[in-house]
Amino acid sequence: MDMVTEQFRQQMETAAALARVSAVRPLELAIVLPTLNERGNIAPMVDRLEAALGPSGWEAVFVDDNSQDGTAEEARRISRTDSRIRVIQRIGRRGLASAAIEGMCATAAPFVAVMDADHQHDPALLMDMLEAVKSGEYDLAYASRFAVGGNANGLSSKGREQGSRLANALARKLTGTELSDAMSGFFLLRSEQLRKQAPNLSGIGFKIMLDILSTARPQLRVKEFPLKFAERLSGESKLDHGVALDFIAGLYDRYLGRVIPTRFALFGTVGGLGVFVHMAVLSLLYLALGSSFALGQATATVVAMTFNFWLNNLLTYRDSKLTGPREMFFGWIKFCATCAVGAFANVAAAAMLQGNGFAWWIAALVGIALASVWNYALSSKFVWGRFR
Ligand SMILES: Nc1nc2c(ncn2[C@@H]2O[C@H](COP(=O)(O)OP(=O)(O)O)[C@@H](O)[C@H]2O)c(=O)[nH]1
Ligand SMILES: [Mg+2]
Repeated sequence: MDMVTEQFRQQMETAAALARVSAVRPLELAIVLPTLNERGNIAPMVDRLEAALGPSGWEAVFVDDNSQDGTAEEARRISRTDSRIRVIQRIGRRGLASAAIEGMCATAAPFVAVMDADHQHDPALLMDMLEAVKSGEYDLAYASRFAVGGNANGLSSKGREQGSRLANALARKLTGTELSDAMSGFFLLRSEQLRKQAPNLSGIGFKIMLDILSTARPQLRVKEFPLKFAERLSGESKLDHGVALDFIAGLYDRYLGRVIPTRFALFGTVGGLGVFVHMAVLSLLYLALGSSFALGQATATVVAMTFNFWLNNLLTYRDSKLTGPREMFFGWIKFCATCAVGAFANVAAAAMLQGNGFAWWIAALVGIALASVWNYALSSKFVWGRFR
């Protein structure tokens, strides 16, 4: 072999070795991170993901609900020089569960994880979680604050910890699986499994992992990993922690949601409570305090509408809740305006039916049904929705 050939052979070998070292692994895992005002947490999170997962084989999908602090822009800034980072920016949409589902459906990676962007979840667990599912021994791996070796120190209150324990007991019934932390938001599964189930997931209220576990047929085999739940790095918590409410809404949605949509049912229930408030205020003013009927009725109407607005904001639309005095004030005005039109339609339709010989109570019920649908449809758009 002459010198030149030998030199060439050596060069080729070096190049091949280099290629092996820096080999770009194919995309295996997507980490979906729902965000709402997490700007300061994005860059440090990318660093931690890289430290945990190495230079390639993964991507991070930030699903941002149009945060006002520029979270999506921060993720895009990083993405310009780092193609592992992706952004989905949703406009006029809110909600952790639906953000997670959309993120999980938006990747080509065969495995997908969901995790909080606020650093309360430790990315160092991801590799072991991935191995557990990849091995075929388990279908879903998740991080538990209450597994042996984990802790919940980052949970801000005793009440939340108790709430979580109660939820676990209920979840056991729902999923048939023993879970030490049913409300965990940090889990990993095959993305094909997720896509198969996606059409049956509710995407409202219900914690997403629990939703996945309770709708999977056959049941998923679950592996727990102890999580040391940390304090959030920067920013503040957005979720209120009506764990019980999440459950009730979730259960309703599972069993009756197809008959009467969950949100409409909540809206209707709130409306029903509003009638009691109305009657209570009216009796107080008219019967007890001797005001005129018109004044009593007018006051009761305003109080009931305000009560309904407040409770709908808290319950029916808790995933897109209005906050702050300004938002609340304009929301309230729009809600009252919507209801006023609804009430007018109610009275007009009922009077027409009654005038045409329908029984008074049928006419009244039709009027009420008409106004409920109107109020719901319009307020969900104008007060809490797309056009707010
Ligand atoms: N896309 C999206 N992300 C959300 C929403 N609500 C919360 N998040 C994100 O979900 C994660 C958990 O929320 P967080 O407020 O920390 O809840 P906590 O840990 O239970 O206090 C964080 O990364 C939030 O930015 C939402 O409505 N939409
Ligand atoms: Mg958090």
